[in-house]
Amino acid sequence: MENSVIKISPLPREREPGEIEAPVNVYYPATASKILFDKNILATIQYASESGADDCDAQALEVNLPCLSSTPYQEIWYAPHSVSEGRRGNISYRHTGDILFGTIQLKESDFSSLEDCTFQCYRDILNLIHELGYSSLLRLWNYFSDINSEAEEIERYKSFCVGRHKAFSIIPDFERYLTAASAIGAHAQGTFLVYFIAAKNPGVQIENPRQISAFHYPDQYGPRSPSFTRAMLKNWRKVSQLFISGTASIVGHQTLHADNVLQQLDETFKNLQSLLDHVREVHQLGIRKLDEITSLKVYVRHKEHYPLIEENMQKYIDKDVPVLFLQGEICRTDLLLEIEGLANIRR
Ligand code: 3EB
Repeated sequence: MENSVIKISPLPREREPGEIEAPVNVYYPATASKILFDKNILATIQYASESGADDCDAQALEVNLPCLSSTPYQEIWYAPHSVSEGRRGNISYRHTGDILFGTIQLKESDFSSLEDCTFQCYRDILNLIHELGYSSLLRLWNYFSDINSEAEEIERYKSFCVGRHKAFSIIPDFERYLTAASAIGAHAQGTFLVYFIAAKNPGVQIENPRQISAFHYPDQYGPRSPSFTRAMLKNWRKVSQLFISGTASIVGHQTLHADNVLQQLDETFKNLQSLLDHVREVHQLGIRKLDEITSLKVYVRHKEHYPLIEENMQKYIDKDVPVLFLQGEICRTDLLLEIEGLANIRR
């Protein structure tokens, strides 16, 4: 075991561990095999790895999206302090006193429908965070198969949105509690995976001036609107974090440049820049350039587009910014890519 443990050295853009006070993610080569689950790890994420995650640990997640880069990466989430762990029903979690990282993996076949699976999942999350006192969601990730397929005459993404909306709308004035998210079609059939970060004290909801709030999309995109905000800003003592939701080539509520991957890339970066400009101007956050984003994840619908996208990334961001390229299905069939990120900004 000893020799398969990865030495945890410099955290992203942080050379002094004492200053870390927020959850941070790092990408490591997946070939480095198993990560020692020490007291500072919230979760590890393997991407479609053949090696298999450590299935003894509920916080060792496997997200079934092929990693497109020649060196496959895994992701590790670190806590600022040592963690305690727990489990309640289907939800496993690690928490520090300030933050909670929760994971849920469900089998859709245990539910009557994807809508019901989503509803119960979100109802359980909302109950759990409320009971444990981490009542402020900061960020949610959703992965399930066949996101664009139709089942009972409705696209599965839309059924997911209905179930999620049903669970959130139990809360009075629920739009005030929506949070940053991604929802991606993964390839493990029938597996419904959600992981999330919640805190004791609230973050700030951020919308994008170039885009209509997703929770106000017109009903042509589904009977219930998608329950997420464009980003979530969390101010810790010394650091601010901007959790950026999956962002695509959507302006207003419409997809632009259907079938043109490079134009979609350009429009997506315009949306990301507009989000940064907005948080800087409205929330006095010291972030100006896309390069200041700590890490990015690019979901690519067709793997053939990966070389082109990768080659063109440098037009927008510095080579030093860690980017994970994953093949996954985006929730609108005309979207070819989606980009999410996290910016850790020292105040
Ligand atoms: C969009 O802007 C693209 O349903 O949780 C991005 C991020 C998208 C999150 C979600 C959907 C979600 O509408 C799709």
